[in-house]
Amino acid sequence: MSDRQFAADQEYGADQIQILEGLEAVRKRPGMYIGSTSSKGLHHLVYEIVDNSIDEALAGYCDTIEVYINKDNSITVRDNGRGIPVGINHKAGLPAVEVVFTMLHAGGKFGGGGYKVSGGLHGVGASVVNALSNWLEVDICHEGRIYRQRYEKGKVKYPLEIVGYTDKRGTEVRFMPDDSIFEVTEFEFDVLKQRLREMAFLTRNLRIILTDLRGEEPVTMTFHYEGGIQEYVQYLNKSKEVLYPEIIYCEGKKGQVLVEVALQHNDSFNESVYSFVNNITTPEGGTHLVGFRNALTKTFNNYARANKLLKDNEPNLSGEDIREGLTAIVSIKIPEPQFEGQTKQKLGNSEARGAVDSVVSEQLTYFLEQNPNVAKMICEKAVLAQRAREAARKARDLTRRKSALDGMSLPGKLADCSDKDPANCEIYIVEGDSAGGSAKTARSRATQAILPLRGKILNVEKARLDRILGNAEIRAMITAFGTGIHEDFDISKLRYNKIIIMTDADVDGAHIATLLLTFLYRFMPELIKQGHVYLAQPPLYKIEKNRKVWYAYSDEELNRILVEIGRDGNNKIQRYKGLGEMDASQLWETTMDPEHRILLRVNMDEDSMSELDMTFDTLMGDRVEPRREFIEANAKYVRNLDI
Ligand code: TSJ
Repeated sequence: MSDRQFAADQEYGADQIQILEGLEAVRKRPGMYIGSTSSKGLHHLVYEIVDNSIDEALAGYCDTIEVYINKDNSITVRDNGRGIPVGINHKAGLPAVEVVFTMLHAGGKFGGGGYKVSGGLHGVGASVVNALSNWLEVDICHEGRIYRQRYEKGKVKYPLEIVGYTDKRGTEVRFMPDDSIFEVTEFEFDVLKQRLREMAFLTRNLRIILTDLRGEEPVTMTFHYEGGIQEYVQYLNKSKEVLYPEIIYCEGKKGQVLVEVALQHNDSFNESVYSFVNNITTPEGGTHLVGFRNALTKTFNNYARANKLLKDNEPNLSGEDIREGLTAIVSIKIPEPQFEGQTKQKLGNSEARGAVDSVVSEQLTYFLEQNPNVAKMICEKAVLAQRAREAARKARDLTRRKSALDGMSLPGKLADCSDKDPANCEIYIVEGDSAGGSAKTARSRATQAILPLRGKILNVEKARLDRILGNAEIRAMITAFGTGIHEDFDISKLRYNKIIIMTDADVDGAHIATLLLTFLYRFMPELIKQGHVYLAQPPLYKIEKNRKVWYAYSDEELNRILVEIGRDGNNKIQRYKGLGEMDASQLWETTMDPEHRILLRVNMDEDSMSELDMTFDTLMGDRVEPRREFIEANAKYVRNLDI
C-alpha cells in the first residue's frame, strides 16, 4: 500500500473539513446546483462531466470522448486528453484532481486560460456531481502511470494512488447518482443522445461515442461532424426543401469573442435560429442573437437596394421577412459570459453584439457578392414575405377588432361553459361535428366548453399567415382561447386552464392532433410551455361480461382485464374506431369525467427546441419517409399526467 500511496496522510487536515461542508451544501439543496432532482437534473450530471472533456478538446488536447451507460445505471466518461493534473495544488495542499472533486467551483481553475464551457445555468462542475453520487471514481492516465481516487457521497475514500502503468493518457470518471437524492435514477439513451449530438455539432471534429451497456447487446452511436455547425444546419434542414444548396458560413474573432454562424433558408415560413454560448444553449437569446439579427437585416437590405431587388419606393425588408424559412446556428465562445433574465439563459455581454454583427456583416456581404443567385433567391422570398405580412396585418386587425367585442365574437360553434373563472374551466377541441354533438351532451356544463372542428384543420407549416388567419377553424380557436397570438399573446387573457384535444384513437385522429399541436406550438407556444395543453385519451376497447363493463386504453390493459375476468365465451369485446361510436354517457365516463379520464399533458423542453422543431417539420412536411420513421418511434413530446 505504502508505495502506491501518492499524497501524504498529514495533508488531510483542517482544509478537508471545510471542503466537506461545501459539498454538504450541495447535498442539502441540490436544485440550486443542478436545477432539479428530476430526470433532467440526473442527465445534467453527465453533461457536467462531459463539459470538462469538451474544454480539453477546445483547448486542442483531446479528440475523443466516450460515454457509457453501464449495466448498473452508473455512467463512465472517458477522454484522451492530458489528464486532470495530479500534482499538489499549493493553495489547498492537495492533488489538483482532489480539489476538482471536493471543492465547490474549483473545476477548471488550473492551467492556462482558454474558454470554459461551463458558463451556463448550472456550470458548476465535477464536485457537484461527486457530491450527488453514491460513489465516484476517477482514473487519470498521465506520464506512464494510472492514478485513481474514489469518493463516496462526496467524501474521499482514500488518497490519490497509483494503481498501474499505461502508455495512454486521459481521464476516466465513473459515477453512480445518489438514489436518495434523485427522484429518477434511470438514464435515458435518447436524452443523452440528443445533447451529446449537439455537443459534437458544436465542436467540429470532436468524436463523441455513446454506448448503452444495459441491454443484451451494447447499443452504440458515434457523433463526429467534420463540418461542425454547417453540418448542424444541414441536419436541421434534412426533412425540408432547401432554397439553395449552399450553407452560408461566417467565422471570425473580434477581441476575445470567437464567432461562428451557419445558415440556410428552406421553403417553409418558420424561423429556426438556435444560439449557443460556450456550447451552452441560450433559448432566450441575448446580445449575440441581437448582433446576428442586426447584421442579417442590414446586410440583406443593403444588398437588395444596391441590386434593385427592392425598388426605391418599397419599404425596407423587416428582419422577420428575411428570417422567414431561415435555419441558423449562432455559436460564440467568450471568456466570461454573463447570463441574465429569470432563468439565466440570456447572454448579457455587450461586446458579443458588436462581435457577431461585425463578423456576420463582413462575411455575409462578401458571400452575397460572390453568390448572386443565392442572394437573389433569399431577397425574393423576403419580398414575398413582406407582402404576405402586409396582408396578414390586415387580417389580424380584423381578428383584433373582433376579439375587442368580447363575448359577442365567440365562435358560433362553441358551446361555452357557464363558470367564468378560467382556473375552473377547460375546453375540449373535438374532431368532427358528430363527436362534438356527443361531447356537448356529455359535458359538465359549468366547467367544460366544447369546440367542434370540422375535418382536417389547416397545416400551419404549409401556409402563410394571411391564409392561416383566414381559416375559420383557426379563428374559432384563437377567439375561444382569448389570448391572441404571437407578439399579441397574453396568457392572462386565457379563458380556460386546460385546452384538451380530443380526437379519434386512429391514424387520422393522431394526424389531426398533430396539426392542432403544430398550430399551438407555432402561434401560442406559451400555452404548451406552461402546461395548459392536453390530449384526451379515449379508450380503445369496451369489454362486457355478465352486464359488467370495463374499458381498456391499450392492448396491454385489454389483456390484463381479460386475464382478470377470464377469457371465455361470455366476453364481448368492442374495438372503438372513433369517438362517434360512443354515446354521450360512455364518452363522459371514459374520456371526459375528471374523476376517471386519462389526460396526457403535452410538454416542451426548452433545452431541446431544435429537436422539437424537427419533430413538427417531420410530421407536417412533405417528405413521407422521415415522417414514417418518426411516427414509428412515436410521439415523445407527451407524457402521462393525471390518471
Ligand atoms: F470533471 C472532471 F473533473 F470530472 C473531468 C475532467 C472528467 C473528465 C471525464 C475529464 C476531465 C478532464 C480534465 N479531461 N481533461 C482535463 N484536463 C485538465 O484538467 C487539464 C490538464 C492539463 C492542464 C495543463 O495546463 O497542463 C490543464 C487542465 C485544465
